[in-house]
Amino acid sequence: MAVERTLSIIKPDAVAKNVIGDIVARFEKADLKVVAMKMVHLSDEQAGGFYAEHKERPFFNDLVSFMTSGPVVVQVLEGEDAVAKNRDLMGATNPKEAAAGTIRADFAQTIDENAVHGSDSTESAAREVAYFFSDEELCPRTR
Ligand code: RTP
Ligand code: MG
Repeated sequence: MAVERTLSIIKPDAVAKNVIGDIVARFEKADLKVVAMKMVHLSDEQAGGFYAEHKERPFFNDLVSFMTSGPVVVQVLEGEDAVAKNRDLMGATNPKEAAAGTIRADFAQTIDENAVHGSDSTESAAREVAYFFSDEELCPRTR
């Protein structure tokens, strides 16, 4: 398996619940390393641009409203098979269908406010990492 990078966002609902540390701990326990991290209150333009693939979907406006409703924590996670591993840790999009012990099962209640985002492919990851971080902001781990 290859070492990959993936983009993770701790969404406004989870930040409001004060569970940033609990969620980051899940990543660290699974051997994913944080190589970039920032807190940001997204603008409509930033959130809409990030979720541009969903522009025509009926939930797009609600999604942008939610993602701009409070600050988020944006991270780049690095590790073996990071994209799929992060998606496994997150659980299904709808928390009601998420496997027990996943982040969405434990920290979210509804599909609209589901605690975390994670890139869904290595191609999405490359695009999403570059959307939020410059090369200089990525901190390779040397120890
Ligand atoms: P994300 O992009 O946030 O990691 O979530 P995901 O891949 O699991 O789901 P995706 O299909 O990319 O949808 C993005 C976000 O839009 C909201 N959504 N609502 N009401 C609905 O049917 C619906 N479907 C999706 C969710 O908040 C989802 O995380
Ligand atoms: Mg998605």
